[in-house]
Amino acid sequence: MVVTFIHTADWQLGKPFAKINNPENRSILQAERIEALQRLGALAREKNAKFIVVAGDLFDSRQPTRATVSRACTMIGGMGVPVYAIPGNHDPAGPSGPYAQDYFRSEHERLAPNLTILTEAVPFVRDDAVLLPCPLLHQHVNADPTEWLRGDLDTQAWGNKPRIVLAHGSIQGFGAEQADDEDGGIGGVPNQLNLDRLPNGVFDYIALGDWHGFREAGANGFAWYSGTHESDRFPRSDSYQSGLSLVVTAERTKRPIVQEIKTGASVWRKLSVTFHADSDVELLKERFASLFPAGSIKNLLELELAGSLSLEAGRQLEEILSLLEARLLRCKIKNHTTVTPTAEETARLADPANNPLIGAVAEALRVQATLPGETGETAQRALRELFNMVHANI
Ligand SMILES: [Mn+2]
Repeated sequence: MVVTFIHTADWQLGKPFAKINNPENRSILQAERIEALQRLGALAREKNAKFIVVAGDLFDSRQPTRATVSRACTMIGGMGVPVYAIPGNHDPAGPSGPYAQDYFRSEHERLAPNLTILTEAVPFVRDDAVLLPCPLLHQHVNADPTEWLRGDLDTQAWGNKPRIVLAHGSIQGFGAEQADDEDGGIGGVPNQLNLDRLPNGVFDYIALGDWHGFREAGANGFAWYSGTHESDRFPRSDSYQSGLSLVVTAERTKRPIVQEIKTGASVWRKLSVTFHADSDVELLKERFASLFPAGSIKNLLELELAGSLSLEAGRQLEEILSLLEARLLRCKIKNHTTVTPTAEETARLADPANNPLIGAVAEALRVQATLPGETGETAQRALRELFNMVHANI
């Protein structure tokens, strides 16, 4: 028996994106997480998927707002296929979790009858597959949520139906990367899955959630993290991919076929530039232009700058950064650039045609700017300001 389904996880609907200061930009990203569900539903129909599994963290918090609950149920209801979700660390099962809320229960019933929340570690048997959920009952779970799958299972009754495990947590070897949130908060939680201890040959696909990028867990081709359906963080390595959903074809005892398809719209990029010469500021413009697809406005950039620039080039850099600020939903800047006046610039500030006070201040700042720590940094900033001021008057 063969079945094709969609594996997704970590929708984290209602995620606040608190690091984004501009509320307009924040709401664009929040809306995108919901709208991406439409693309997910379309993918399921296009691929003739029999169902969708959400491997945890459908909601971002234990108490999603009513608006988030209503939107989620509306979008799921429109997907046109059954959707099965397990509670994760952000949205655990149990009385304090979102699935116990009266409001969720009534909206679920009214708007998303195709949604099943698998809150218990018991097999869910369909005509075409067996789902083996490993829900999180609490945010922090010390026991391995997949432990029950090592015990006695009535596998005889399942015949040749593909067996699909749903679990949420981290596997060994993730190291410091495992923290699941840029915003801190709930990241770095134990919820360790010991997939190595699962019996061999008993399960045909392991649908994992918690890691927000797409990656295989282990190397035998059976266990995968889908990553989040819509990107929500800057990449931490060159191989990091997110905003994908997986089309999985599973068959009893066969290696599953896994195809990753883009469902996300926001583009999160990282760029590091070290300035060796003033002309490198122009290069930054070029590299920036090639980072994002044409016509896309849902762009975010983590920009790390280092090196040294003259005052004039520093001024140009500031102009570019303020442009990026406006063009991007978020520009997270780590600017370690040192701005030091060239001999010509110092002479210009000390030009007798200027107010003599400017020359005196510039000279004092130039000396202070070479000092380490905050004094030096403040003097550098003051020097730039002074230069910009004089520049504006020329
Ligand atoms: Mn999680």
